[in-house]
Amino acid sequence: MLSEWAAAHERGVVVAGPMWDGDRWAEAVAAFCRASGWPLLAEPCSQLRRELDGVVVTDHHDLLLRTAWADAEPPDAVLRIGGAPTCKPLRLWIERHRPAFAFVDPASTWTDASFSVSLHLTIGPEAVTDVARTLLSPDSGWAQRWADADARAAAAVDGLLDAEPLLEASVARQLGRSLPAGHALYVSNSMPVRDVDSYLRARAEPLAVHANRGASGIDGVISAATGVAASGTPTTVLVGDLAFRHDLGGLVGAFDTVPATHGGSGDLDLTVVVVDNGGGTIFSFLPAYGVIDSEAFERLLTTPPGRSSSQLASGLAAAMGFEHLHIGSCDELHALLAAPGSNRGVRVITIDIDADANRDQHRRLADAVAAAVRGAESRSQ
Ligand SMILES: Cc1ncc(C[n+]2csc(CCOP(=O)(O)OP(=O)(O)O)c2C)c(N)n1
Ligand SMILES: [Mg+2]
Repeated sequence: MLSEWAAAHERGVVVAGPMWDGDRWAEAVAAFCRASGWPLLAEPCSQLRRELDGVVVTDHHDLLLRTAWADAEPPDAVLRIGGAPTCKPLRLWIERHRPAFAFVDPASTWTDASFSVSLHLTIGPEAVTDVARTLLSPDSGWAQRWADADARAAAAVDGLLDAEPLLEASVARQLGRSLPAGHALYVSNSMPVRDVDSYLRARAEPLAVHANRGASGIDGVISAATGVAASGTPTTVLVGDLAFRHDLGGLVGAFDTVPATHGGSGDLDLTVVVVDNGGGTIFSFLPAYGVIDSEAFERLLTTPPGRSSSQLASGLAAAMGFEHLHIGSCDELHALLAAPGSNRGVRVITIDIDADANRDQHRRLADAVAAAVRGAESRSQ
């Protein structure tokens, strides 16, 4: 059934949402994309934002899908695998254009909050590979236009980030550039998972990227990352300042390390990167920001903590004996993350972020990408 469905659509996209076992799907998804001529819009937590031979894997669809370009290039069809995508502009784009929508959902989760799915399939990767064998790639230029737009977006993002001091978008981009092959990245809910979706690029070397999307909780983040590290994989966790203080007890657990008799390596390799922006800044990206009285907004939504994450981390480091580093540049972050195998144990890296500058930079990044793809849509329509 999927074969006929896919053959009937030229302008499709494959969407990959969060999947712990996304590796299992890589070959099947790549084969399907090559055979259909559809681009792959994969969030990092799907494990599929990686270089795949002959496949257009977008890095910046979160930014592209906010632009007029994306509405001038509407999709006929969406094939989704994995959990509900993190990317809100993607959900809105699908809701606006209502493409045919196949959901490959072998565990029958039926996660489709906006009732977009028109074909539900409980098939696995082998069946998707079989479907790919039946398709003949139409040479529509569709995937190439996505590749071109994504390249323009990347150039716009780099032009801006390379010229400015370290803020949250650069931190997310740098994690993808610096973490060695075979590492794991665990991302907290709130802005970290969104910034990683927007700015961490496909790479050739494997990097496992995990999050507990669930109900978007900001609790238990350090504990969950410790669980990943306890499997023996060197792990870096990107966490906001509120989520960090919600789970300081997790640091104690990490520091106590999991003994080999309980399935752990006996010696964790865990790096906690805290973006310290003075509270819950995600709320200032919502429509209520600028409408509600600013003092009430800060007190009730941002909830700025009384002391900085650096102060907290340095006190705890002295008490517990882990390493604490307070940094302010991409170069410093790279130097700390890139050295493979040199950091067994627990260390906390804190980065001060000016929340106003960060919000303004996010807006300018979106504007820069919109300008970069203006007029790049297909002329044949
Ligand atoms: C357990 C829990 N409590 C409260 C919330 C509501 N909440 C969502 S995002 C957020 C702010 C998180 O702040 P921070 O970790 O500093 O990340 P930032 O928004 O600055 O990126 C809060 C309180 C939640 N999602 N989960
Ligand atoms: Mg914060």
